[in-house]
Amino acid sequence: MKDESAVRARPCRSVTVEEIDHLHEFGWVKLKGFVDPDVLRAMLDVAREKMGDDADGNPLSPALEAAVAEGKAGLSYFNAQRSSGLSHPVMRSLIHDVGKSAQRLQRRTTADGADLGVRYYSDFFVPKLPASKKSRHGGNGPTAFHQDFITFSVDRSGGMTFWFPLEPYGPRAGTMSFVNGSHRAGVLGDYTTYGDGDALDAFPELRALEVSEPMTYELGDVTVHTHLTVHGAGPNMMERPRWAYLLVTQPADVCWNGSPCPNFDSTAMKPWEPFGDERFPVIG
Ligand SMILES: O=C(O)CCC(=O)C(=O)O
Repeated sequence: MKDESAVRARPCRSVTVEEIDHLHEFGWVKLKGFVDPDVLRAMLDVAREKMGDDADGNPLSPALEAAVAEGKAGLSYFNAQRSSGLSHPVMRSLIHDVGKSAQRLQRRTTADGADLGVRYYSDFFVPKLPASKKSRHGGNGPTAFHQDFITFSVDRSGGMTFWFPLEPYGPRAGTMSFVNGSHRAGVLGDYTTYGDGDALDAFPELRALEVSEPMTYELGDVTVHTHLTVHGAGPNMMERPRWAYLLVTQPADVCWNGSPCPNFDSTAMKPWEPFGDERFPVIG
């Protein structure tokens, strides 16, 4: 029988040197069997409680409510719901354990040669709703190829997203694909500037790069991509939600670049100010 308190304290395995090298070579890495499946099952229960079994029952955000009132659709990628993982015992423990691996994956050092720390930035449940059904939130289309960096309003690269499917999924669910090596292409703007196209239309030179197959995940597998890596996903062709959770990390020395950002309340912050420990704790 599993020791539940040990699983809670150490829900993840450590990353390997090969996995760290893969992230830096391709801009993404799949970590097979990274998380204890029981932790993911517990997180799926939390997600269903917040969002309903159809993943569309959570309240509309004020921004989405305003958009809907103007006849505009919500983001097609997913129905994003803050998960507030730091205030939940199972997710808090996961976030801190991921921090240890994130510190090694990040591959930044301090002046005295130690690994630079990693800061928590945000975490969300991101179910993709079935393409075959109408939804209140939108979130039932494909994830257009895009880069995350500029959207996060930070002053330096080094951030990463850990993408956790909460059930086993293959391409029919709308799983992640990555443009190999695109993390070396520089900053490619915000996804909202691409009109009806995507990053591959706005930067056609990216088409010379290989695109990974859409991932197949067993329960416990996760992918990690850097915030400079172009990525996307197909629509969810299942008749049920594709449940996923994402955890966003930043290097410990990251500062706000002063640009408005829907991910955090910046009213008490000054441009170029470091992210404070209370809301954005160092986790590794
Ligand atoms: O869940 C998805 O379909 C897309 C996720 C994504 O764009 C991201 O993690 O940056």
